[in-house]
Amino acid sequence: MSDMLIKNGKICLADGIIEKDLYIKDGRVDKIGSLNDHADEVIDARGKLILPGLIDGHTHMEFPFMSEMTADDFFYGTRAALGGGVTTIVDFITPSKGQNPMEAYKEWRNKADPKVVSDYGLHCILRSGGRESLDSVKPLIDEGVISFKLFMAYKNELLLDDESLYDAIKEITKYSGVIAIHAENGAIVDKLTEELLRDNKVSPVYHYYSRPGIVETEAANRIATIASIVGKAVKMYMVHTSTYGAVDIFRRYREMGYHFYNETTPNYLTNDYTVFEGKYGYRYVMSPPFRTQDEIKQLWSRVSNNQILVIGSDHCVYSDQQKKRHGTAVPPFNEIPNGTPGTETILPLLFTYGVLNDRITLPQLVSITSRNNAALFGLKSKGNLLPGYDADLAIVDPKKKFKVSAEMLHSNIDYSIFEGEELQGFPDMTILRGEKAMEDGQILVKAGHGKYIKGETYI
Ligand code: DUC
Ligand code: ZN
Ligand code: ZN
Repeated sequence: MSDMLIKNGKICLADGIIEKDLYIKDGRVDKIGSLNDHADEVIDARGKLILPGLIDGHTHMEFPFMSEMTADDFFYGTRAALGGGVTTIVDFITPSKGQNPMEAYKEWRNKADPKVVSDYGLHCILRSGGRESLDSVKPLIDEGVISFKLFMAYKNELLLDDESLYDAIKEITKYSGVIAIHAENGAIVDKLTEELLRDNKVSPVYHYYSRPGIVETEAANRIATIASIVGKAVKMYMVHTSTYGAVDIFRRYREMGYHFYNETTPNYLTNDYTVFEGKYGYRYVMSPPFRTQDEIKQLWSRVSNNQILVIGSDHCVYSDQQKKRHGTAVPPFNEIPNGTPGTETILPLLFTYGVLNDRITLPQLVSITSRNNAALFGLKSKGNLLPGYDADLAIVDPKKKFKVSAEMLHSNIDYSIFEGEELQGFPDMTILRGEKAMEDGQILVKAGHGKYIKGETYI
């Protein structure tokens, strides 16, 4: 394997920024310093930022949901990841109804292994609190699947009642696993949806009214209560947190010694609910929905104050045709498949709206996009650029401006929800385990180049 020397860059770590050279050997960071080693490839990174490759812990590739399969399979989805400097995704195994989770794990590996161009790990959705489901927790953890998503929404599909949530949290905790919670009160969402439809309020903006913030904070409060009854050994994070209220609830539990954390997405930090009112409002339908400008401001302040542990994208891509259910008219809001693209724009959105607007520093950006993510998901070789770690890097020219278009992105769809927006922070180059995987928008590695990375449990 060839070695590589990256000279003169600003190496951004969670603890600070150092202006040094970085030598990579056998796919790993070998040393950092003022170096003049001979290397097969020497990259001059003067004026550029070198970040640890991002870890996007929230993707849905080839995800069967709301009677549609997401448009990004593991090939397109991980190309999008590399395009945005994401070198590892953690995707959600989604067992079909009645399917044994271990069988679903094998299915996910078979789908992903031949297609991935980035590295990847897996979480598993538990769609039942029954014995078969719970008995799969330990064997899944042995396979490196250490986090389990539990849903409080989507009745008759994914929703678990409080009793099942309790049982699942207990079982996962017994084996030191991590709970990923989708916190929305599904019963109330269904009630509000029914009422809106009865009043013929069907356009995409009513998606927002069917899922008000209180539906999320109620569920956050309830799950924190349930998990706290299980005890202080529980490790839980709330995925796609869209309200600052839910962040504050988990913070209060942390102050009491519980390990409850929040993830949010860059999409929540940049879009408000008025996007649903536009011509392409249906393309933005995802759950929880985008909220108000005030919510965005408050959420950013929690990111600034280090109260959000991790950023994930909730990359869940549907084509325009799928969003319209293959018809010509926009369907009622509750029939629009939920999900938006996100993995390729994590870095430019956080860089432009966060770093350039003085809401976060570069070390904070690194903490919430790689260091904390690797720790939470037990990805021991990832998330840092110290000697011994996988040489996963995103190299960014901080001054370069990009006008976002579907053509420059790598997803398998022909639109971007940020079309026309000017952003900084897209990487010029993504390096995966010491090899150039993306340069100037070109993906340089083939399907199957990525590796499955096992998560390892921790106390
Ligand atoms: N929300 C989405 O928008 N898509 C997938 C599942 C989810 O919870
Ligand atoms: Zn979810
Ligand atoms: Zn999701």
